[in-house]
Amino acid sequence: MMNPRSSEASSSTSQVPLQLSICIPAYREAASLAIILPGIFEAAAALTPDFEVLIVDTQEPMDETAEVCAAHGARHVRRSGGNTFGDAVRTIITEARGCYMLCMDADGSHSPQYFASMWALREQNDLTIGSRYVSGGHTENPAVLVAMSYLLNLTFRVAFSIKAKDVTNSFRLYHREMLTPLRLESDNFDILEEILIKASIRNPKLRIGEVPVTFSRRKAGESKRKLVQFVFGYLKTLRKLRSFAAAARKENA
Ligand SMILES: Nc1nc2c(ncn2[C@@H]2O[C@H](COP(=O)(O)OP(=O)(O)OP(=O)(O)O)[C@@H](O)[C@H]2O)c(=O)[nH]1
Ligand SMILES: [Mg+2]
Repeated sequence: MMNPRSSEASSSTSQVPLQLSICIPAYREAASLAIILPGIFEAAAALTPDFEVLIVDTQEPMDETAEVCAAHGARHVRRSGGNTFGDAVRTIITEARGCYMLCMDADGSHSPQYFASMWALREQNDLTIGSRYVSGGHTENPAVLVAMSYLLNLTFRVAFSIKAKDVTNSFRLYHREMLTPLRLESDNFDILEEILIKASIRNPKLRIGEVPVTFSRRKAGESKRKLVQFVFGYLKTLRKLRSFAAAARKENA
């Protein structure tokens, strides 16, 4: 039996493939999506006519996200397996029809103005990150959050030898084939690091590129970030990812 958490378990290969999926996990983000979707459609259409905008919403309706998606022509899917950010990412991997998957936040922190520079690198990289920490990158978050994020990035980068400066930003353009073989287990935002760790172990020659982006403050809606929980969960996450990495290396040997 396949691991229920493997994205291979219910691959959507039977669906007609597209060139590009814009993939957005959303948790009570109707107000923000109503603002950002027009710009996302416009920027995606400038890359290719062959695209979809996929919104992966909560398991049960928590706001008007489904209605906002219908009004703007976005594809609306509910997450399966659970209601966490990790479940949303796993659902995206099984549902997206694009050969390329451009993933971004639902709150306006990631601007579609960067689609073009990420898209331009699609053939030379397996994965291109919209990066706050390469030259020209920037973040509008308060200084304390910037410092924490920088430290977190440094730790993950060194602990797992990941060849990227910004390993925690979810603004990424993936080749679909890079993601589908991965068995992803994390429930929280650490699934973003898990992807990089497992993909790098699976393919030591993984080509990761970064383009500078400015990370903006959210455009609407309320923050769901739990800072204290995040800080205390940090060491636990590090330990967990280390054990995932060890298991992945064994599997790959
Ligand atoms: N917290 C949380 N966010 C989710 C979930 N599923 C999708 N998301 C989206 O993940 C994106 C990134 O979340 P963050 O930016 O870290 O958290 P946030 O609540 O937006 O916090 P601020 O940006 O500080 O307002 C947001 O666009 C959320 O809507 C979930 O289950 N929990
Ligand atoms: Mg945010």
